[in-house]
Amino acid sequence: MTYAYDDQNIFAKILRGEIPNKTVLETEHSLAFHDIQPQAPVHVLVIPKGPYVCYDHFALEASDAEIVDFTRTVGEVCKLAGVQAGENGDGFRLISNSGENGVQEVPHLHVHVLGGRWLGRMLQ
Ligand code: DGP
Repeated sequence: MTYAYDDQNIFAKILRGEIPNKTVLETEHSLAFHDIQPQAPVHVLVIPKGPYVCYDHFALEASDAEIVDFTRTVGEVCKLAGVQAGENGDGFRLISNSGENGVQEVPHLHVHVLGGRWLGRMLQ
């Protein structure tokens, strides 16, 4: 399986600085910024800086350093946003829409971090 990455997608333009964003956190391999159409009081998108289309592309082809960086960045965003699960936060939901059935709009891997309100039950 080969993954075709379109470098004209919106998040590629954000990474190149061609479109502004409200950055929450930036690391060597990842960028976290506020979603333009927030669905909850906390709605942050975390993306890898590398050209990965979707979750499986990233998980299978990214370097260990990129994967560790991305995973930690998601965790840091949860903490920074005050939604970390456990004693000091009320919890959150991670969503990564991938491909057509997953209804992915922007073809650059992103994880939605949603929190700050009761999010309801998704899976029955
Ligand atoms: P998805 O359906 O999972 O591919 O979600 C794409 C998300 O990207 C959607 O919640 C809206 C957000 N989005 C689209 N364009 C922009 C943009 O230019 N800036 C920001 N910050 N978010 C965007």
